[in-house]
Amino acid sequence: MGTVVGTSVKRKEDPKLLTGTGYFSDDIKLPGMLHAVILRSPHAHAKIKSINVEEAMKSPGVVKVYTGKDLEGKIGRIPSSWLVPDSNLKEAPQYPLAIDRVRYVGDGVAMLIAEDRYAAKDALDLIDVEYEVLAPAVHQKKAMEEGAPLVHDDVENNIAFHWKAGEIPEEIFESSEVVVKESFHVQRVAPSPMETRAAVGQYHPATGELTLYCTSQNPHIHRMVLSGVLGISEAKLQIIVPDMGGGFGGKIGVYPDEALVGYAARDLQQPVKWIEQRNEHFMASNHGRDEVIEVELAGSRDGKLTAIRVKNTANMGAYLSTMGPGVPTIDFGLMITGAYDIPHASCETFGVYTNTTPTDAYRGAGKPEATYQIERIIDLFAREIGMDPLELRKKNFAPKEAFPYTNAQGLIYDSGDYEKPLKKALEIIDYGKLRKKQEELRKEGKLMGIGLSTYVELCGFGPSAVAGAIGFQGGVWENSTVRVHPSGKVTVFAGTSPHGQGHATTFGQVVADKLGIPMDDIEFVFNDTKAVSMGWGTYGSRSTAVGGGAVAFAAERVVEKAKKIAAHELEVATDDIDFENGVFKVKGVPGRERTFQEIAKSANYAWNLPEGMEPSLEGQAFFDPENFVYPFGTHIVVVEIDQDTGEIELKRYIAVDDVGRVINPLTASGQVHGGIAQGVGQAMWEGIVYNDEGQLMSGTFMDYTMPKARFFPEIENSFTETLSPVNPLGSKGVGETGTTASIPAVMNAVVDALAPFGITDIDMPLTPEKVWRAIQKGREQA
Ligand code: MCN
Repeated sequence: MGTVVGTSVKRKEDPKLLTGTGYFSDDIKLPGMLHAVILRSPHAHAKIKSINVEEAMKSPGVVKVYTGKDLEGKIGRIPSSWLVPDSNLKEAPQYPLAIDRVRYVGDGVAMLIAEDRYAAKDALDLIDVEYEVLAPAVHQKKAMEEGAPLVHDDVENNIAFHWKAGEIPEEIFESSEVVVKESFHVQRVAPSPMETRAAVGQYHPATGELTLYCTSQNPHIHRMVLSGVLGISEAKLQIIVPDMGGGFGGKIGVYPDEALVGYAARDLQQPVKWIEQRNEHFMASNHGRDEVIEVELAGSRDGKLTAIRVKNTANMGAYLSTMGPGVPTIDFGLMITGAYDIPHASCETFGVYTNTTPTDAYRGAGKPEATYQIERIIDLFAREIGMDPLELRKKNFAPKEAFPYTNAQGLIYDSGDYEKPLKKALEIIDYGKLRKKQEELRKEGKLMGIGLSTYVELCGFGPSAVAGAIGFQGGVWENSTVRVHPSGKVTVFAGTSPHGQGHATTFGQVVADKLGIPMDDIEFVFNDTKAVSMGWGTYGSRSTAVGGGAVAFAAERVVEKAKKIAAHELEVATDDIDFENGVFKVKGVPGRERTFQEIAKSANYAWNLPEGMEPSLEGQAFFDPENFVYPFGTHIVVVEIDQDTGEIELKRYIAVDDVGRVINPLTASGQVHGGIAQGVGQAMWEGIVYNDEGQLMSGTFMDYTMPKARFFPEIENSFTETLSPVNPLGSKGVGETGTTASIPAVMNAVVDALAPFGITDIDMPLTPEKVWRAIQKGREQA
């Protein structure tokens, strides 16, 4: 049996999902279960003058209606969990239901509970709320202006936080030969997982325990936060995440809704289920991005970059959500130099309250925005000095010899060799030939564009001491227990929270190699806070680097103990035992051996263990890595644009990513494909739109365009491998690389195609209308 790490094992998770036998939150049916629906504000900003629930209560099947006032003093506020230090952060209180004022379309006003979902929906319309509509603050720049409506009365100019990192002496810009400036809006998008959010609460009166089944990317964080909100011991609150249809960052947050369901189940002493509807998801689940990024890049005419100064004005929505404040500050502001050795950098971020849905992490969380601004401005700089954007990138890459490399903002990139994936991508696409073809096409009046993105991103969150220093209210280590049963079959408990990434497959490969047993002998337990002692969840592409590290160490501990038992039984010293492919062998004595299964039995029966050894065979590890990991790579996009319609056709997409050791090329490629789909979606189609009254204009899939498979060419993806020194697998994250890299790659390609019209920038998403208008304007000005 050879090694399985590094091979394309098919996903163990798929058969049940493909045969419809998965078990999702909405599949849960408990005896006596009630159904909850939430009345949401139709106004962006309004005072609640009165709420009359009398008629609703008379409606058949209705059991209870809760309003914000009913819950005052009985349930805590929903806290933000990333309190970025030195940012004058003003966390306005968010109560599970609005008490006297609603602050965005979708803000919860009342929760109604009935015997079935239909009765609940019908009765919801009978709740009579009298509002006094107030002027809203919608766009972040306007919300900061003097006299703008205040979202929270005591937060001046709606500034939730103001954060700075790095200082650049003004002379550097004044004395630079070239300074290129641009302002980019990385528009607001909706994570849109296939499954919306859900929660089912079940209270156990005999023990005072509450079980909450819910959609979460981090069940232990949900347990920690909700135990505070609900005033229940963590030891009595069990969070179980059933199968989950994706999260993409949108299910990191601990929302009011889960707290309300838990509260109601305990209060009514009956199970309560709440399933978010799709239009509700658009209003009430956190959005991503919405950052206005002003960039200045300085350097010499021969292409040496010297300084980058960035101002980011981030729309935080009406409240600071769980990870919200960290996204446009730490995640973004420390990565603004990207893969380039730019000696001076500074970033200033304003987080602004507005009367819109709160924003939080969405695939990449801050890194796509950081990558967007650097990869776009570098193209503009290249154009300004008349250099090929490829050459400018190469000239400024952090050199291979400099790793571990400290960027201008003080982050230490663990390992890197940026030329390696670039070289491979250029070979695949035959860059020189393509540029020639572009010239020829231009002569024929055809618009073809080539876009590059040579990104690096930060992921694999750990170590915990750094998390503390940057204000994250928790740790970022991981935990795993590898339990060997008497038969030699294994159960692995892990603190990560897979919801599409395939951890059972990938971690299974790691354990199979470590223990020398077939993958089919290994089962996994995730997503149950009672079964798994602790874990910090799945986001920031951390599960392989950190969770996989914990799994590897736990398995090694099993082998360590098993070796001692084998040595004892074979009457030799432990050092004389070799462990290979699941067999413990005495060195140099063929045939004197014990199988893994024999030792599993010995350990569990405990008839004859070494003196003083405790019975059983189980390894547990807590892994807190010494650093983040920094995957990198090159994406190249080729587009053609129809100048009569403004329609863009993606002709080719090349992705060469370096994510350290690839555990499973099949699943890792799946991640790259999915990530690219979401990044290209942002560049070309997706966008949450509010009008000036704060009404959500894109609240259904009729108005919000999701990418479809037929919009894409075959994605040509491959990997190079530069190992990370900070975890035992040498792996980095791949979950977000596609999104991070693809947004600027597409935009650079489109702007490159439109260069003959003098166009240097267009706002995303690149709708045909926008592109057509830009072409018309370019023609007029020519
Ligand atoms: N992998 C690998 N080799 C590596 C790294 C990863 O083979 N060196 C593979 C493994 O199969 C692993 C998977 O890629 O299970 C993802 O690993 P990793 O990059 O560590 O990311 P996480 O498991 O921590 O997942 C989080 C990441 C994020 S942040 C978002 S957002 C996202 C994503 O993953 N959301 C997803 N991918 C998603 N995929 C699905 N189907 N659904 C989501 O909601």
